[in-house]
This record gives sequence, structure tokens and C-alpha cells, in this order.
Amino acid sequence: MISSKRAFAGAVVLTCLAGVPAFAADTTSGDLVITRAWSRATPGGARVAGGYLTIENRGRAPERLQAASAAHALRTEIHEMTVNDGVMTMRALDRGLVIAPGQIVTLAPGGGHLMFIGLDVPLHAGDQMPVTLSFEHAGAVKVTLDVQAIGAQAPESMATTAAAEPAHRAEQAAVPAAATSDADESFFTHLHAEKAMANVTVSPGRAGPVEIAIQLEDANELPLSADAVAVTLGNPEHGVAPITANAERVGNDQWRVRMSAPLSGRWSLGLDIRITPKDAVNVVSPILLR
Ligand SMILES: [Cu+2]
Repeated sequence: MISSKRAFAGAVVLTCLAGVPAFAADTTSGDLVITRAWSRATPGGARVAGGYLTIENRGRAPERLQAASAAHALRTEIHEMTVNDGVMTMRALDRGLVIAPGQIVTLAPGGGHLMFIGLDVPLHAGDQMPVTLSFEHAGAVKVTLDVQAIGAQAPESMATTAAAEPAHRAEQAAVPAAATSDADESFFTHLHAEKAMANVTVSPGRAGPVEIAIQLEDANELPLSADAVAVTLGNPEHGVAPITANAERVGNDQWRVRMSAPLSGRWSLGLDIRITPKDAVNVVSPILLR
């Protein structure tokens, strides 16, 4: 599903203002002040990225971040991280994120974040990424995320990286977003354990033969190179016994396996990640197929 042709045919203007200290300005809209909006460069081939920012509500009424969108992501979700039985899991906040009057909410690595899914261009340090936030009261607010280096834990001044960026990216063509065909609708989730996080894309996101792509990160959200990854798919609700297959390494931190999930609905996806011969991580997450 990941063809380089498609990866570069995408729908984005990632501008790079070479020579300008291009740290995005704070955004003010009504009672909202949005600062420190940033994202992170994507390691080769990764089609997901997190977005981070700080929202201050200076008004007297609660505000709610209901949704977000980015031109080059198939879908943008608002994610919250919670710990259950010592296992960190990520879930989409379907009802959005509430910012109480006077409250400052920070989305940052290790906590809540925007999740850009199905990126059709890679993100490079120094890029600026336009994102639209939809608030219940303030409406649509456009912000610009400064893309930091892979593994960055906080935004930095962009003055140094901006100068090093090739200027041609500024001219990247703005083409209309590719139509979201049914086949493009992948299911995406991430699975968290103490020592590893896995970004999992199931394509297509419907019953039948599926390709499961896995990108691994360590606790610091840096690309993680493992010895082996095995994937288990089961559907206990329908009495489908779990089947395990070994994933094939397709990149330093990337693995892929083709399996069959013949029924739509909820499946259980398990990963056995052998970080080293002596150190394994097991995580299980539900996935939903159309
Ligand atoms: Cu997430």
C-alpha cells in the first residue's frame, strides 16, 4: 500500500521559509491562545506523526477542541494516553478535548497529542505544517506546526534547521487532495508498552486479506530496531482461533506481514516484539475492520 509514487503525489504545501527564523507565531483566536505548535520529522516510510501544542483558554466559558485536520493526512485524531494495568494505551477522544476557563492544556510527547494518520508526504525538520483546529465556540482556527528533528522532545528555535533545508520544498506543488478511495481507508492504532510503542496500520481496513505494517519506537519515541516481530490475529467473539505469523523486516524499525481477517468487526491484534533475544514485549489491542 505504501508506494513511493503515492507518497510524493500528495496534497500538501509544506512551506519552508529558508533564511527566516521560522518558528511559528502564537495564534490567538478570541479567548484562545495557541502556542508551541510543533510536530516531528517522520522516519523513512512512516505515514503517521504526532502533533503537539499548548492551548490556553482565557475566557469564562469552557471550550472544546472537537476535531483537527491537516491537508496531507488522510485523517487527524485527538489522542489521549492512559495507563491501564501498567500498559499505556492510546485512544481517540471522540468527544474532543475540553479546556476549562483559565486552563492551559498542553499536548506533548508522552501525553495527549494530535495524530496525523495516512500522511502522503514525509515530514522533514524545518517544514511548516498547516493544521486546522475546530473548536466548539471559536470555530476553525488555523495553526502552523514547526516540524522538529526525529526524536525531538520539545520545540526548538528553527533558525538553524531552516537555513539547512533545501529551498525547493517551498515550491512543492499544491495539488488537490487525492480522493479517499475505499481501498485507502486503513485502520490505524498504536500499541503501547513500557519499553516500546508500535504504530500499526492495517490495509485495507476491512475484512479479507490485509497487510499489517508496524513501525516500532522506543520509550523515547525514537525508531526502535527489534530482532523479530510476530503478529497474532484472533476474533474471540466469533470463535476464530488466533493465528500467529512472523512479520518481515522492511526497514530498520518497520515490519510487515500479510494475514487474513475474513470477518468484519472487532479483532484482537497481538504483537510479540523481540527487542533482543532476552527482552520481549507483548501487547494486545482491539482493531476494527469494516
Ligand atoms: Cu496517538
